[in-house]
Amino acid sequence: MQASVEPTSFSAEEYFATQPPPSSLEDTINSVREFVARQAKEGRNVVLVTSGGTTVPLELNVVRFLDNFSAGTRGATSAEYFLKAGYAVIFMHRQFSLQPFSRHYSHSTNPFLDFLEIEPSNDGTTSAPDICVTREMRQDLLEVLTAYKSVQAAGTLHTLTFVTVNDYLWLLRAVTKELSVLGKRAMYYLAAAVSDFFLPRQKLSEHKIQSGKGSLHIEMDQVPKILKPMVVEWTKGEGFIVSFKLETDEKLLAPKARAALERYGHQVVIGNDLNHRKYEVLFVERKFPPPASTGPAPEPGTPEKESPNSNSSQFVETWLRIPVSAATTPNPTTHKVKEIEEEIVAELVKRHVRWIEGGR
Ligand code: PAZ
Repeated sequence: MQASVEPTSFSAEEYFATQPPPSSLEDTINSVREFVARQAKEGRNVVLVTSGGTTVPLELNVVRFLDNFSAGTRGATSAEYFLKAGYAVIFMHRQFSLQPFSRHYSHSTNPFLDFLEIEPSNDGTTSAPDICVTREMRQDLLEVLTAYKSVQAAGTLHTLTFVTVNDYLWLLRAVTKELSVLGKRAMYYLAAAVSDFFLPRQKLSEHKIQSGKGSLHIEMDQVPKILKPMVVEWTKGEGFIVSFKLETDEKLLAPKARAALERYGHQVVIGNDLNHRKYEVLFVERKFPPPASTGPAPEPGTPEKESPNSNSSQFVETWLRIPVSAATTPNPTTHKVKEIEEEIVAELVKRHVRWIEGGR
């Protein structure tokens, strides 16, 4: 590490001017452009779903990296419900995190090999045995497979991957700009867990950091807050933008969500507490029409604490809850647990329709 370089607070503009884009960006943009054009022609609304955690490499030849918590459950599950609601989905996810449809058979929680059995051929020949799905799993798999095949046939799911926070930021900007041609018909659902800190390329050690010198001190720079440029510049104020706020202290959810809305001017913040996120989330939105601003916008890099201007009467806060038992114990008839993402997506679709029709 180069200890002499001071920590910096990057604006989004400075970030993109100094940090290198991923090498595949050009091809990715072309594929997204084609996908968006086709969906526009076929009259579908499109949602960008971001999902999974970002890494922050500590070395250029990466041996070690810092990671962000997220299995990608929220994003992958929500993507399925958006598809079911008729949206086309750009699913931008951390490599190897959960994906729509295949998430039902994750290797760790529901290994698919356990649902298969070998049936020796009984026609007296030596032909290869058949592989079948066990009787108990057939209905479940049939439903998932049918939905998956129909999405494939309709061409309504486009998948992109990121690993590092740098990949994520470059991709997010590029995809958002492409999608912004749809104006209000585009939704941005930012469920990925994105690192707040990173090591700029200029401060990265080229080789593996050696351990001979005792303890390791790393000073990271703040990742630029990209929601403001996303609202104002990349989508020109037209996109319907939903961000997530993860906290471990539930009391912080509402004030932090209000501060984010006030600061960035997007449409919805969904607050979720780490331990309760599968059965309750807090929707925070501004009241309509929004009250006039009572003070100057904070400087870039100011921490997202509750703003002195933020007054809870300017916001609508709605808890969305499903029973814990329904979220954790499969229904005896359907063999499925209730997924809160079904409710989240249904609520957002209603709001998006209002947004398209010219309401808030
Ligand atoms: O992927 P997952 O289901 O394990 O977790 C989802 C989540 C908690 C990362 C997501 O709902 C979220 O809050 N994303 C934003 C995190 C943040 O940067 O505050």
